[in-house]
Amino acid sequence: MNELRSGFVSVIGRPNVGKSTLVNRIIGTKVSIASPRPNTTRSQVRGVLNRPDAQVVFVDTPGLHRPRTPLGERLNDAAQSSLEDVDVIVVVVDATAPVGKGDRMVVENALSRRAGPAILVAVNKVDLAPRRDVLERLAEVSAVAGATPGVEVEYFPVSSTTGEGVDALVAAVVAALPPGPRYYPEDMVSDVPEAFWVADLVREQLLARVKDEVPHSIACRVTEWEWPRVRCEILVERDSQKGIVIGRGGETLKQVGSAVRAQMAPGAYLELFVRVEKRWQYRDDALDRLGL
Ligand SMILES: Nc1nc2c(ncn2[C@@H]2O[C@H](COP(=O)(O)OP(=O)(O)OP(=O)(O)O)[C@@H](O)[C@H]2O)c(=O)[nH]1
Ligand SMILES: [Mg+2]
Repeated sequence: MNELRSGFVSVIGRPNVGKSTLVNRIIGTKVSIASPRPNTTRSQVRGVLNRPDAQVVFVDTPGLHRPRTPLGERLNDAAQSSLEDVDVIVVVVDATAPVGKGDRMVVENALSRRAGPAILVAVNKVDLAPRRDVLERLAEVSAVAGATPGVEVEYFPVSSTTGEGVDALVAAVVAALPPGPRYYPEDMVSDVPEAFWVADLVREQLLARVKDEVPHSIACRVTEWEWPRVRCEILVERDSQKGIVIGRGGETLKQVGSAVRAQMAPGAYLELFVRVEKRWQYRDDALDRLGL
């Protein structure tokens, strides 16, 4: 009989390259919210892949970026700390944009780990890029990652949306894991508490509907959970943003509410409230309260 393999895998990369979409695709169910806006993921999210031969804990992380706010610094810290003690690091880059300074820093960061985790690079969104561009990305990123002596890096063109190439990536992840126990119960797919999950679903729906600086100014928090009544507070930083989130005649909030309810257990009664909390993303007390 083959021994069970298990371990932890950090998924890192610049914002918006598709880390959360990739983790959702691998786990086969939505464990982390995704959106076209950068900095969607705000904390580590563990998604557990259970197979007969392996248990793999994928850690989705906030996109690494140059922080402009205390919130940004905390997002980077959350991503950075995921790299401690992992067996594998999956670095995600975007096939549709040249490998830039931000990507280079992520790759170098992964390579600098002393414990020597296996490093796999996923060139994501290949469904959006001509083959020539994908090859260019592979060349660019291997020029960065391949330059370190003694470290072997593998490369995988993937599409998190269509699933292309993802099986090969997962096979390489499992092959890189040591023999070990299951760390989580076999029926567990995520470590996110339900109230956090609902707050994230609300934010995900809002991010799909607002733009410019508003996405960064939104934070959601469930303040009451008396099933089936769930109350979720939406924080914004300015009065003008409150209007945007509510929408004309309350339309935006109504759409958000029904899209989130559709993803909750049947019978949920979701109440959404919008509150202005000035400059919350710059204030440590507010960030602490939000659990960020
Ligand atoms: N066409 C296509 N779109 C993708 C793919 N992967 C992700 N996306 C889209 O890219 C956007 C960003 O995806 P996310 O998964 O939220 O990206 P992320 O890296 O987790 O972003 P942050 O959490 O902000 O760091 C979303 O609109 C996704 O639908 C892909 O393989 N193909
Ligand atoms: Mg994400």
